[in-house]
Amino acid sequence: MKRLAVSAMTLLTAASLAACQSPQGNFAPNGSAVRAAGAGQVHLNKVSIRVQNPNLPTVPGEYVVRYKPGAASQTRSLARGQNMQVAAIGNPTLGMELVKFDPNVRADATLEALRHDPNVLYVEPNFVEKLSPEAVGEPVPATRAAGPNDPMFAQQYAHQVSNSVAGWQINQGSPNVVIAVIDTGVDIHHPDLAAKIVQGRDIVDGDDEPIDEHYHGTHCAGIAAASTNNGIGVAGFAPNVRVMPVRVLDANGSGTSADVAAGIIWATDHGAKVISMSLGGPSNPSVKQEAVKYALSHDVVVVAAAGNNGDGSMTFPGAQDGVICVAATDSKDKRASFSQFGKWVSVSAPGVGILSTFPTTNTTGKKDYGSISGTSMATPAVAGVVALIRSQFPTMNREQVRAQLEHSVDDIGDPGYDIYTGFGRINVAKALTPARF
Ligand SMILES: [Ca+2]
Ligand SMILES: [Ca+2]
Repeated sequence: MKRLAVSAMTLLTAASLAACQSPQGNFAPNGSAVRAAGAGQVHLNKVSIRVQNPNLPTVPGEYVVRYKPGAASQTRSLARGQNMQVAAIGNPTLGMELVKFDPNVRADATLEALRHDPNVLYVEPNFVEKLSPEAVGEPVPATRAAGPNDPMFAQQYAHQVSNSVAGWQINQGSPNVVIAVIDTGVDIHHPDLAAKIVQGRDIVDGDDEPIDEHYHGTHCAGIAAASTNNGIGVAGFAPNVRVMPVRVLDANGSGTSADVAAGIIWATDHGAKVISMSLGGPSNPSVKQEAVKYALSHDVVVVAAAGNNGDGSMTFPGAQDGVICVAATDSKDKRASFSQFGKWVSVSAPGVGILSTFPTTNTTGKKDYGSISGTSMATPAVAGVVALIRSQFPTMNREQVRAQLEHSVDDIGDPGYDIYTGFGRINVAKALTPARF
């Protein structure tokens, strides 16, 4: 779906939305329960719209509507006024729809009708989703190069720290295990990735070519599963698993909650066993939560970044229940200063100065290969290890996989579980050995 052009009228709608925000931000008319701390209500004229955090940016003129299970399609089509476009978010059977209003027509009456439709569970704004701001890199020492023949392997300290080579003696991954990289797309022609790609989806443009117009998704894909021991470039954590590129963020690294949700659902419906999401933010709208629950209920392991603000704030979906939330460490096993922390952190992985693939077509300097830092880089490392666990122990369900991961890490930082590095830093060899717990 191409984004609608922002007109003066939609800007007006956004302005009136902002002007009508509740100063208290935490009350529940119509008997509906407030779901979480910080949840609030935005009032657009008389229409109440559920909002997790009323101060976060939303897409003007766009709303997510969720229908009750079994709501008749006829009912839905009746609700579709002539002044809006409607598209299912992900799998239509979930009853989640994105509505976009014609900027020349006032939306208040339609929104109010939807809000009061007995078949509607909720109406919420479509939030803006972004990559975490890129963290400042730190110099990384070159390391020993005992391992695969990829010429840049010596610079990939993450594999030395994480005991990858010993792990690859046990299992290099199954091509039947697919990691969905839900991000800015992937350069599917990159010589260190092309052999690893399965059919993906471009949610942003609504087509089957999730081309990376940024660089972030290509970098994450290479960390998880670049072609390894192929004599070129870098090694990935899971040498033989495959990558499903799902594009939900545009050339600026920006997208919407509805598109992130659609990407999660699409990946689940198309065979991903692991989802890697190096994205997120403080907004936690229902549409994103429901999509993650859908993936979890289909036995998909969901891995997401803790975020790069360096504080104790929550990033979603990373902090959502059931998601493996990843913190970042450096070459000396210290927590990266930018890595967000909290009791929702599961494990940690190297995320400072991480060398991986960049799009071959990039003209901004981030081309072919290079190093960047962030919990974004730690996340696909963990996703790669999870994919190896799923290859080695194919009968484990997602909760058993998570337990195997969390009990096979090396404890770092304060002894035992700590909110900065979780249970510890990944260890590939231990992850592929039955853990005692
Ligand atoms: Ca390679
Ligand atoms: Ca610890």
